[in-house]
This record gives sequence, structure tokens and C-alpha cells, in this order.
Amino acid sequence: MALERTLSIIKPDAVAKNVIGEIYTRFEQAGLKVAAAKMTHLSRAQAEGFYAVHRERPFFNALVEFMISGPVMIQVLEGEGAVLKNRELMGATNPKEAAAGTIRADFADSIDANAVHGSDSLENAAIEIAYFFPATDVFAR
Ligand code: RTP
Ligand code: MG
Repeated sequence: MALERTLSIIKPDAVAKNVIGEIYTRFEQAGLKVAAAKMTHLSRAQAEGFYAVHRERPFFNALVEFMISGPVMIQVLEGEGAVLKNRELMGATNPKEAAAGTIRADFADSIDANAVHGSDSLENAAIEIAYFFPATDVFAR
């Protein structure tokens, strides 16, 4: 496996539940290091741009409304096989289908309010990291 970086977002529902620390602990215990982090409240334009690949999907408007409903915590995670490792920690998109012990199984309420985002490929990780962080704000760990 290679050293990778991936983009993670703790979504408004999980921030509101006050589980940022519990989710960070899962990253750390899996060997992922936080290489950049910021809390922000996404604008509509930022959320639409971030999820532009889903623009034609029926759930797009609900997704954007949800992502701008409160502050989010955005981080770059670094580690061996970070993209897949983070997706495994997250669990399935629909928390009802997420494996026991995953972040979505433990903290998500619905497919819409599903606690976390994670890049789905190394290529998209690079695009998503650059969307939120200048290279000078990402630190080799
Ligand atoms: P994410 O991008 O947020 O990490 O989630 P994901 O890869 O697991 O799922 P994706 O297919 O990229 O969808 C992005 C978000 O849109 C919502 N969604 N709703 N109602 C539906 O059928 C549906 N499908 C997707 C979810 O909130 C998902 O996280
Ligand atoms: Mg996705």
C-alpha cells in the first residue's frame, strides 16, 4: 500500500451531535493522521460545487440543503491506503446498510444525514483536497 491523502468531512448532523472527537479517535486508531483541518459553514455555492458530480441526481437539492444546514469539520487524512481505509471506517452510504462499528452505523440517522463524507478515489481525493485547502495548509505527517 502507498501513503495516500483523502478528504473527510464531518457533516452538520455529526457536528451537532458533538462527536467530532469520537470520529477523530477512530481515524487515529486506524493509523490515519490529520494533515489539515478546519471548521466552516459551507455556502450554497461551495456545497453545490463540491457535489457537482451529483447535480442531475434527484437527491441533489436535499444534499446541498443538508450540507449548508450547520457547520462542518473538514480534514485531510494521511496514511497507508487512506482513501479505502477511510471509506471502510465510514461504512455504507445508507446507515441501515452500514456494518456494525462503522461511523455511519454508530452516528448517522438516515441516508441524507449520514455523518461523514469521504473521497471515493485517489483521483477525487486530490481534487477535493485542493477544493478546500491550499497546498501550504496541508502538512506531511
Ligand atoms: P459522500 O459522497 O457524502 O461521502 O457519500 P457516498 O460517497 O457514500 O455517497 P454518494 O453516492 O457520493 O452520495 C452523496 C450523498 O448523497 C446522499 N444520497 N442520497 N437518497 C439517495 O438515494 C441518496 N443517494 C445518495 C447521501 O447523503 C450521500 O452521502
Ligand atoms: Mg461520494
